[in-house]
Amino acid sequence: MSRAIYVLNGPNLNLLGERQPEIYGSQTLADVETLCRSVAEPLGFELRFHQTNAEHVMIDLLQEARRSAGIAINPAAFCYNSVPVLDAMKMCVCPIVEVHISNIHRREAEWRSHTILTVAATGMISGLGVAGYGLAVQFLAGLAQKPG
Ligand code: CA2
Repeated sequence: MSRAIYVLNGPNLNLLGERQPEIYGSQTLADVETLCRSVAEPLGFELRFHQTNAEHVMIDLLQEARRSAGIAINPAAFCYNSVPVLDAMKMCVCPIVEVHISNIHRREAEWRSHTILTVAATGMISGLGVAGYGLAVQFLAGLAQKPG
């Protein structure tokens, strides 16, 4: 069993903290990485944290992570239309948590609730702010530590 947990972030999340703080908060993606490390490393897991604006890079990262201890992915807008990302998630043999900072079910635009990726995830966290990332990493570490 790999001791690596991947945290993958999709398009535009490199700008987290720079706009729409009323929806996404004011913490940056560097803050999110620090949070995830603070959860994973004391539990004995290596944290591999990435952000990409490119669909093909996200697919490469999912393929790299497919046999890891687990993946937390905020796919951002890839969740609305990316069948290639969906297929890459389905090829993963590890648990996957889909994370959204905002509650996608109570956004101004109804279409934001229609993620196509959750079907390939173990579960989904949405609306808990950046704390959702830490909870996802904690959950994945706990699963990986279970015997059998
Ligand atoms: O709530 C989330 O985490 C989202 O996945 C964020 C996505 C959005 O398309 C989803 O509907 C929900 C990406 C939002 C754009 O990225 C931002 C960049 C900087 C500041 C705020 C958002």
